[in-house]
Amino acid sequence: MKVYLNGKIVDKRAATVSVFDHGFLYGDGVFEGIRSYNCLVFKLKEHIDRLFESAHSIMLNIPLTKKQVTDAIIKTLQANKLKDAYIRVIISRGNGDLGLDPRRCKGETVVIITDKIALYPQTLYKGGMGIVTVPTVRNLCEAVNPQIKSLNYLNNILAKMEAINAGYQEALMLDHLGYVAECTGDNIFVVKKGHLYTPPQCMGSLRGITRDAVLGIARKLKISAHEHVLTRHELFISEECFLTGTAAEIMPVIKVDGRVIGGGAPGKVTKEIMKEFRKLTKLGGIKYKI
Ligand code: PXG
Repeated sequence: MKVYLNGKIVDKRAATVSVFDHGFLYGDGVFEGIRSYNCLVFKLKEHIDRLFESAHSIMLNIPLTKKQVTDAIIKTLQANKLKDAYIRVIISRGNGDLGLDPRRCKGETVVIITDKIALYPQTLYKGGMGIVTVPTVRNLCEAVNPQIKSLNYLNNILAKMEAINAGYQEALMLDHLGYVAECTGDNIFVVKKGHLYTPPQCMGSLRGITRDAVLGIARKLKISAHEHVLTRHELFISEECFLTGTAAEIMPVIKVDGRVIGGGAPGKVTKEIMKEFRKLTKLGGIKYKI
């Protein structure tokens, strides 16, 4: 496997960064998780825009232009001869010393890893998944805004561990007031009386690119979609529920905190959106050759 590291394509064994990198010492950096489907990088422009927004927000300089990041991603995919891939772009503050001050870092570290994607088992897409609310609340917007896709994922990891301890694979995270925020690596939607609802970003969630794609699909299918405050109760009484994310794509949810949703099987609207999303992965992105 080949990895892009600071402008060079190197062998996996040579792809190492210093223990003084502030990405390692403090989680000081940003990343993106992207997919390619049959030589098409899905929504690449949107992912690169979000990467630059995350970096801008934490005053991190990306030492490449957007075009150069695009080219570097494609070069890495080609070096690994991958048609279908998971792409991880990481920009860290770089090598510094044992102190928080980012001005001591001598230059950002840029890494691009491409690999095969490990999906949830197919049975879950057919039968749906159960999720559970966890005690760890999503980061406050005023503390570390969840819209920043930072290298500091401890908030989500704690929630994931709590879900696993409870015997579930994914956690429902609430904000500090008890409103629904998102899951550890996915946004959440519900269907009620034929309308689609998802929490607004100000409730403390990442502006998911899959989420935006689903809102676009809803417009196309003439399903009315709303960004709306949701409580757990709204989830419990929903007709359908599903998660969206680059890794999970569209995952039907059939149980929330022990309450069965919509008869315990993926619903009609969810299945329609899953079908449209599959079509979109064949169209919406940037093509490359291997
Ligand atoms: N919320 C959070 C906290 C995320 O990390 C999403 C929502 C969905 O956003 P997108 O843009 O992907 O629709 C994410 C995305 C991984 C992995 O390796 C995680 C994500 C994406 C890709 C891979 O766990 N999270």
